Amino acid sequence: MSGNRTFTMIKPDAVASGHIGGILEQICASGFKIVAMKYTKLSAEKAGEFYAVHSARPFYGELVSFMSSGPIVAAILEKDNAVEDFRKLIGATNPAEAAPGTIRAKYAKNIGENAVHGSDSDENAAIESSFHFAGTEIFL
Ligand code: IDP
Ligand code: MG
Repeated sequence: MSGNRTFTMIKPDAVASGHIGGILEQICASGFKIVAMKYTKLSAEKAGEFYAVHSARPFYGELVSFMSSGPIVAAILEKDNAVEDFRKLIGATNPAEAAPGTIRAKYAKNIGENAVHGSDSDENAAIESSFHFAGTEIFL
C-alpha cells in the first residue's frame, strides 16, 4: 500500500520570482495538507548531501550550487497516495515536457531551475522529511 506523505521544496528560482504563494495555493487546492513547513536556506554542503544520489551525474555541481543559491520553502505534505499524486501535480523534470497546468509547466525556468522538488518514493519521502524536520516540527 502506498503512503500518505511526501516531501517538497519550493526551489530558489521560484522563491526569488515571488511564486511561494501561488505554488502553496495550488498544492493546498489539490488536496494536500501541510503538516510541516519552514523557510530556510541550504548550505552547499547540505544541498550536496540532500542530492548525494545524483553525485555522479554531470549536472551535480550545478544542482548543488543552484539549490544553495537562495532561500527555499521545505514542507511535508499529507494526502492519500501522496508521492504519486504530488509527482503528477508538479509535472515532468523538464518544464518543456511538463503537462499543462502542472506546477513546473507554470513556474519552472528550465530542467535545472524547475521550481519544486517532489519525493520519488515513500522511502525517500521519509528520508527527505527527516533530513529537514525534527519530529517536534511535524503537526498532524
Ligand atoms: P526530479 O526532481 O524530477 O525527481 P531528478 O532526475 O531526480 O528529477 O533530478 C533532480 C534535480 O536535478 C532536478 O529536479 C533538477 O533540478 C536537476 N536536474 C535534473 N536533470 C538535470 C539536467 O539535465 N541538467 C541540470 N539539472 C538537472
Ligand atoms: Mg528526483
